[in-house]
Amino acid sequence: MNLKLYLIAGMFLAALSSGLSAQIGTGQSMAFTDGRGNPKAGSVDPGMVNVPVLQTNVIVLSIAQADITAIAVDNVGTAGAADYTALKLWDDVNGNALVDPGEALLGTATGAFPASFTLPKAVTITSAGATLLVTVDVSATAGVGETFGIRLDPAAHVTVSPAMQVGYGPITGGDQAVNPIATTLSIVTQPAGAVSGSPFTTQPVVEIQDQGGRAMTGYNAPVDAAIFTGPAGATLLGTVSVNPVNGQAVFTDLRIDLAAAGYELRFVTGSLSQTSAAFDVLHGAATQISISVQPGGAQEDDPLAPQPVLELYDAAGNLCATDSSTVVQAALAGGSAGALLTGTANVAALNGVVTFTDLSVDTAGLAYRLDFSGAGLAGASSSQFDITAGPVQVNPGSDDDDDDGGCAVQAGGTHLWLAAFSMMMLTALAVRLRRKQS
Ligand SMILES: [Ca+2]
Repeated sequence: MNLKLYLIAGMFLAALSSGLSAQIGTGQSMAFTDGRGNPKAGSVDPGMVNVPVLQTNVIVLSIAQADITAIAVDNVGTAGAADYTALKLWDDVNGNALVDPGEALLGTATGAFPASFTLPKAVTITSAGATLLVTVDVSATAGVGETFGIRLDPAAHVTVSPAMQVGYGPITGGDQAVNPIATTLSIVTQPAGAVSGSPFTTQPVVEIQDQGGRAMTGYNAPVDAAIFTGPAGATLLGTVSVNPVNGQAVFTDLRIDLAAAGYELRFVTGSLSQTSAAFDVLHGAATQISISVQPGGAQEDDPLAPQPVLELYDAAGNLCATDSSTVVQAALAGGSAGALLTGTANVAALNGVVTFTDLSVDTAGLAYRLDFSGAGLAGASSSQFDITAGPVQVNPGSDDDDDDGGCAVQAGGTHLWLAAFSMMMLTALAVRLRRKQS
C-alpha cells in the first residue's frame, strides 16, 4: 500500500518537475460558480450568528465525484479578522442561502485570513453538484459601519482529491455592514395590577430592538401608549408618551379610569408597534353613594314605602360591583323633633348595592329625610318624605294623640311597648311574690 502511494507521489513529482503539470487533471475539472442565492449586501448587528455571506455551487465535471479536502476564504470586508467570531461552511441542501434545520455544518474556521476551514471529513461533491454556504458569526464588539465580506478563490484556496482543475471565480458574496436597525418593539414588562384611577401596580416597559434582538441603546424617539381594546369612553391617564433610555421606555404612572375586563394597550414608536397582553381594570374603593330608590313616606311606625336602595361608586364613577362589605348607616333628619328611625339602619352592600328593608319612623311629621353615611364614603341625603299619623281612636279624655297618659290607644308605637313592659314588670313582681311565699 505505502509503496503504491510513494509510487504515485513519485510520479506526481516527476510530472511536476518535467513541466507536465498542466496535464494533471486534464479532462477532469470542478466548477465553482455563484450560487443562486449568493447573499447581497445587507445589514447585520453585532453578535449575530450564522449570517450568510457567500454561496457557491460546485459541480464535478467528467468524473462521478471528488472530495474537497480543504477550503479557505479571504476577507474582503473592512472588519478585522478578530471581528469574525467564526466562519462556518454549510451544506445548503435547499439552496436558499440560509442555514436551515437539518443542513450539515461541514467545517468551521477562525483566525487570520485566508481562513482555512477545518473540515472534519472530506466534502464529497458528486457530478450532481452541491451548494455550499459560508456564514459568519459577527463579534459582539464589531463597530458600526464595519463590513463583513468573504471571497472564495477556487484556484487558490480549494484543495480537491483527486487533484483536478478548479474554476471559476473568484466568487465574492455581498458585504454585510454592521448597521443596527430598529426592527422590533418588544414588551418586556406587561401592564398589570390595574385599579380604576390608580397607577397600575406593574407599569409596562417596552424595548426597541434591532434585527439581532438587542436593545437599540441609542434609540430615543418617544414611545406612545394608548388603549387598543377597551370600553367606549375609557381614558388612559398618566404619562402616555415616554422617551426611551438605553433602548427602553419605562412607563411610570399609567392608569385607566373605567373598570372593565380585557383591556389591551398599544405601544407605538415610528413604524413599530406592539399590543400588550389583555388585563382587567378593577373598580376602586367605594367613595360615593348614589340613591337609586328614594325612601317614600308612610304612616308612622309602618315601613317606609318604598324602602331606600343605594349604589356605591368609586372615585372614578365605577359601580363597586364586587363590594359586599362596605356598611352604610341611615339616620333620620328633619321632620318632627324627637322622632325615631326604627328597623335595620346599618346595612352592608351586596355587589355594590345597599338595600334597606324595614325602616320606619315612629312619629308623624313633614319633610323628613334620611342621611346616609359610611367609612370612606361621602355622605348623601335622600329627598324629603312625610310620615302620617296612624288612625286615631276617638277618646274624650285625650286631646293629644301623642300623650302617653294611657287615655289614647294607638296601634303599635311606644304605647304598645309600654304596655308590654308593664306586663313584664308585673309578671316579675308576681314571680318574686310567689317565691317569697314558698
Ligand atoms: Ca438552506
